[in-house]
Amino acid sequence: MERVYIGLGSNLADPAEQLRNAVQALAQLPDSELAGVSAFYQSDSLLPGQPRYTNAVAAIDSRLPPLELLDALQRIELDQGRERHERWGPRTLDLDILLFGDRLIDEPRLKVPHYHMQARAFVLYPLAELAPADLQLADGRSLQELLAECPFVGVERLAP
Ligand code: PH2
Ligand code: MG
Ligand code: MG
Repeated sequence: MERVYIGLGSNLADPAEQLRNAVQALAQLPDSELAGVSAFYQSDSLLPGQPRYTNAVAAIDSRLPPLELLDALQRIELDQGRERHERWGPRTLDLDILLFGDRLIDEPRLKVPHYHMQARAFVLYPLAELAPADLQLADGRSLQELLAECPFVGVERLAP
């Protein structure tokens, strides 16, 4: 089993409900066990002019190969009405593989660690609820270091 951290995001069609439904779907993944879910966080979209996002992080322990897990996550996105128009467009559900054990993955369809996660408060703070403080990212930097450089600004932690 490998520990996989998944970023959840939604900014359409009742985002908190989308995230709750996604957690249910993650709990049903084959060859995998749901190990934890963070609180939900709200923040403005990185692209202006879009509705605010609700984000969370889930941890699963999985035996699925990375690309099979990616297929399963994309199936869940589609099941919850995801339509892909422009890059970074508003979405009912976005499921991103943030970390997959300590693997570095560089495939056309999948880059792990997830790009830019090192500097995004809406990823790092929920991740910190689940991950050990000394978690190392691929470049050898610890989650603690990254949090120290990423102020908790513009992000609102929602009551569970
Ligand atoms: N995801 C994006 C673009 N902008 N902004 C926030 N606050 N949260 C997101 O998850 C997010 C975003 C593309 O994946
Ligand atoms: Mg994303
Ligand atoms: Mg995505």
